[in-house]
Amino acid sequence: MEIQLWKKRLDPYELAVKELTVKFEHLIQEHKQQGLYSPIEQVTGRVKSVSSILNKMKKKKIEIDEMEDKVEDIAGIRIICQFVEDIQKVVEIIRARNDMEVKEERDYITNIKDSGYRSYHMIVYYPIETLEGTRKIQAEIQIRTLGMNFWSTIEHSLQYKYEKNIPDHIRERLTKAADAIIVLDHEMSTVRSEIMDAQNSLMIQESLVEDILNTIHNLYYLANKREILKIQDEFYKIYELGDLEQLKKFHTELDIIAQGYRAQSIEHKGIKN
Ligand code: 0O2
Repeated sequence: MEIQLWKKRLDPYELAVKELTVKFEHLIQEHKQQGLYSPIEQVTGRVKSVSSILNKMKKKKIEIDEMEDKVEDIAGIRIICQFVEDIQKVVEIIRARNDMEVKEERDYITNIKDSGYRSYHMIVYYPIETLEGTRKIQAEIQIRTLGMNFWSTIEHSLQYKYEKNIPDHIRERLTKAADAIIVLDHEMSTVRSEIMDAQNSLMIQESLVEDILNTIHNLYYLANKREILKIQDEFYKIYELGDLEQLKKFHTELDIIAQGYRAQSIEHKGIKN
């Protein structure tokens, strides 16, 4: 196939990868905005390189006109989770979506590959809009933990380096590392609720601080300078303490003060008019 034709052929996959990445990133945002723990930690996407597509076609004896049907991972999305439990949540979210249709699922977490590879794969049909109309594109979504991703990235590079013939002594090390990652994922799961609580508190703290700073900023136009400085000092003292409850109390009190100033300002404007 001519280079120009390859580009044209892969263009819809570029669009699918971009759209899917944005949609999964938006899911993370939505969780954060609602103060909820996001089962998705990171999302990345890529279109398979031409040489990688050709290698797969050669290995699987796929003809050029069968490529779009049989090479299912031309569009690839990788979803990284913090905990193994999050993977199932993400799978359920994908199954329930109306903008993609699940073609196949491959659970390499229950059925670990001989190499030691663990990940949950979902092949989906995803519709994109082009000048020629709607097209259903296949995309492979790989869902895995940070630990699983670490292992598979290293192993993938070694496969590339040794052209898929990784020497036995390195293979042995990789098997040991894969086992260690199973233990690590398990250990992390046992402290999942503690970690989630800590991350939740951090999120609440960040949002409170942002709110407080916005309110103080708005007060600059309404209150006198001495009062603002007093409020600022008070905020720094409470922030230093690192006590979320005190920060919440200060946030509420500051809101009441700001409301008072706002009411005064409206009254003042009313009298002037
Ligand atoms: P790339 O460079 O990641 O795009 P097969 O070749 O039969 O194993 P198949 O039938 O397409 O692959 O489906 P499968 O097994 O679900 O694998 C698809 C993708 O999963 C692979 O894409 C890898 O990204 C990943 N994968 C599967 N097995 C392994 C493994 O043992 N180690 C690592 N590191 N990744 C794996 P590609 O086409 O191999 O390559």
